[in-house]
Amino acid sequence: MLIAALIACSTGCPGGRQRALPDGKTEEDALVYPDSRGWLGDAGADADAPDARPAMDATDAPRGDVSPDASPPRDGTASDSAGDGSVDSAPARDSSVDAAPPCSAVCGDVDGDGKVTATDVTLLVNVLANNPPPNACQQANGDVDGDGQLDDVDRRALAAVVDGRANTPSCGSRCSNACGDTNGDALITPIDALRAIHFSTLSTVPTVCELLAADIDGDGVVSSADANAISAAIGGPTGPTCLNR
Ligand SMILES: [Ca+2]
Ligand SMILES: [Ca+2]
Ligand SMILES: [Ca+2]
Ligand SMILES: [Ca+2]
Repeated sequence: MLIAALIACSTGCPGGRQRALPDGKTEEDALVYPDSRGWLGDAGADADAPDARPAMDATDAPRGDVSPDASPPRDGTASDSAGDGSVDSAPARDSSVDAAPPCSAVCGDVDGDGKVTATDVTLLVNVLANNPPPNACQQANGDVDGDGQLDDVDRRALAAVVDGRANTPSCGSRCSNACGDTNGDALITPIDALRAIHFSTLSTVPTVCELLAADIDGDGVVSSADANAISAAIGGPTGPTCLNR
């Protein structure tokens, strides 16, 4: 009888309708259990008409769905969103997380510890030798004369600051004092020579720019020899020439 029913239903079930079968059900199951109340159950008066299939929720994954997940895994494991077997590239890093810390606000603080000490001079000497090459903060805070270059003039000026022979500089503004013009009035007068003497005795502590203008022989120290060189240039067609600058 079962075989006969299978043969009969292979060409059309009663009522002329070909029934669809739910998962796990064979056509034989449907014949053996005709009153099953699965989605084929007939809740209405028409015993032949199957009830409408329950609407699929938008969140339901269709059976046999092998599509890749839309979102990457949360556990840090590799994902393959394209489903092509290749692992997705790493997501872009949040640059704000990796942002470098700000530079020290202290001009001359080459090592970034917030102070200007002999260690900064030592580090500046090293970075001038490219060992290691200066980073952006070292470049900015080491350029104490503000000329945009990191060189031995900065090293001499920074050493003077550490030794108390010059005041703490303000990076970012270029020194405007011409050589010998220790008071910055664009003239070479006896006042400039006198100030150089004061610098040499530390009765007046110069700025970095004033020190560099007074250090005619370029040895990093303002001495009476520098004051004399300034005096010699007073009234001349040109000012003195600062060495090593
Ligand atoms: Ca420092
Ligand atoms: Ca410089
Ligand atoms: Ca002057
Ligand atoms: Ca000098």
